[in-house]
Amino acid sequence: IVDGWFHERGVLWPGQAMSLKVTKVLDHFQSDFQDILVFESESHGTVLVLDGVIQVSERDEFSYQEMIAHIPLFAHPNPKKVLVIGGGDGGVLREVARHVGVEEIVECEIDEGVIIASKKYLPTLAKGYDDPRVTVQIMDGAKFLADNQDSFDVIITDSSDPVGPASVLFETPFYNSMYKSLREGGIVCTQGECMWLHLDLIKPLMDSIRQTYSSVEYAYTTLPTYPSGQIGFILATKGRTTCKVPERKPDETIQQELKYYTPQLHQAAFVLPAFCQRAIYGT
Ligand code: AAT
Repeated sequence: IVDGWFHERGVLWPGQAMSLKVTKVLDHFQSDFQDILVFESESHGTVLVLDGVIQVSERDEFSYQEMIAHIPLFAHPNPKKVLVIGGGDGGVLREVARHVGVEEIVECEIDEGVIIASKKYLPTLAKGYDDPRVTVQIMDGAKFLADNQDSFDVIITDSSDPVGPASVLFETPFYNSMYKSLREGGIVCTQGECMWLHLDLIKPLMDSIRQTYSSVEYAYTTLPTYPSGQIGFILATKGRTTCKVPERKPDETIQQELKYYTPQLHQAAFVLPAFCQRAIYGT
């Protein structure tokens, strides 16, 4: 924080930075895994930062949490058992909990410090923990999956960037473990980084998992507080041809509560700009 402004600098977006005006630092401490900063911003509400990287702002978090959760969940006809890896803020849990047919939600977050900070400063996200179907494991997501060959319908990896504790979550062995832990017809949806910055990371990762998964696709959303204002998701399945078409739709009450996801946007999220389409699919 310099002169009352937070600048988000990072090795994954060299030469650029997102800046937010800070009105108050709410908390700043070191957990066992990372540096945790929570501040109140002038324009984007409360902001959670891990190792200098913005994880959520109250103003735009719904874009990311709704899309990473509802694309795989609505692409699945009947998801009952859901695993969330990362997502310590609870925002993804809040979205998964909207699906009444889901019976069990397991979350595996490496850093309890993120959960504690979110419960204290981001209650509209952390309310996801209040759902009785949720159980929490505090451990590395890669280790959890290597030890527990369970059977999930949907696995959502809401992970930070591949620098620090999340780097294992961007490697092929982790995708192989997720595949083994999926039921037939199951879907994986992972934080898939930015098309403006990271095609050289996205493309090889998608290519490497195509040998294992039945389908591998990239969808995206937009939000001001992630680098370059865009972030994608890698959607991969066991025994499906695509996640592009929703199998179910939110009922009217739920649609009224959502601020970003619609069935139309679900399909639109897979339509890529020409440079990105060419880089990822070669056509
Ligand atoms: N809901 C949007 C916020 C995130 S949070 C990502 C979470 O992943 C953090 O709470 C972090 O502690 C957790 N995490 C990191 N590594 C692991 C791991 N190996 N196992 C389990 N959890 C992990 C996403 C922000 C995206 C930022 C884009 N620039």
